[in-house]
Amino acid sequence: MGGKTGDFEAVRQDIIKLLHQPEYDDGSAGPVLVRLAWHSAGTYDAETDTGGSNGAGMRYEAEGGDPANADLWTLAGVVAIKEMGGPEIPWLGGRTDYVDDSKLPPRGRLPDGAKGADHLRWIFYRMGFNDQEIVALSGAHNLGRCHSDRSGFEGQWVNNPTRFSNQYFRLMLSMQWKKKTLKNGVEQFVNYDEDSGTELMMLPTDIALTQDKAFIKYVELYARDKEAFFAAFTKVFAKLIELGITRDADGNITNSDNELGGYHA
Ligand code: DDH
Repeated sequence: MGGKTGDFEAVRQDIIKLLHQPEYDDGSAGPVLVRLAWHSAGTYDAETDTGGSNGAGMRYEAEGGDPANADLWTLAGVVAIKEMGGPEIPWLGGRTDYVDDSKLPPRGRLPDGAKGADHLRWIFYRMGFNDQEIVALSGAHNLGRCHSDRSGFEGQWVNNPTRFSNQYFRLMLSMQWKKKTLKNGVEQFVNYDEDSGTELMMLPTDIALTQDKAFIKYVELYARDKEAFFAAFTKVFAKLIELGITRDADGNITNSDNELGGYHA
């Protein structure tokens, strides 16, 4: 069986049913599923060809901890983005849940929100992304929130964090962001929004996008042109979830660690 989307229609429907969670955060499991897809893929290192979503390495203590499935994590991400009003992102299956544990990525390959533009480039160039792609990917922070018990940061980037849009870029430019030190000593940027009565936040890495000549061009573009952002995000998220994967013309993965190769149910 190849990596074709049609095989997974029933799984898509099951994911959609799971998204609505009235008791959880803003009523949707969507944002955290998008983050799961990103973390499963964002460990990729182009130079050593290690990490990435294939192999579901995040199940292992060395990389993460969640017992789940490599395809499911990335599929849940793209289904959640679409259900929250975002673009339809091309997705192919066929990742295996087998990885040679000597090839698990070391810790510390994901970005640290307390840092700046140099750190963003160091992390994302390693995966093979350029400046434009770094900005487009960061637009995922239209979704969800920070939890002080998880990352130390607290709050949400936009007023409606379960609706995919370019609001994150618009607010980044239109508001006055002030540095705030939280009770736990963590520094982030905040702005009190009078319309909604909520305090919105930005990570230092988000604000870094406005302080760098190359990055800010794309922040401005995506703030004024939602279609341009959706098109760029579609392309870059599709690239993210294919990092480290090579396929033949039928969509079968050809560089699987599993000697059986490709998808096996
Ligand atoms: Fe992110 N992210 N992310 N992020 N992210 C957090 C939450 C979410 C960084 C740090 C954090 C991407 C890039 C970066 C999502 C998607 C994506 C939190 C808060 C931190 C911290 C976690 C918590 O406390 O619960 C940093 C730094 C970067 C960067 O350097 C660019 C990317 C590329 C994506 C993506 O999906 C393409 C999403 C969604 C969330 C909200 C999760 C939730 O529970 O809600």
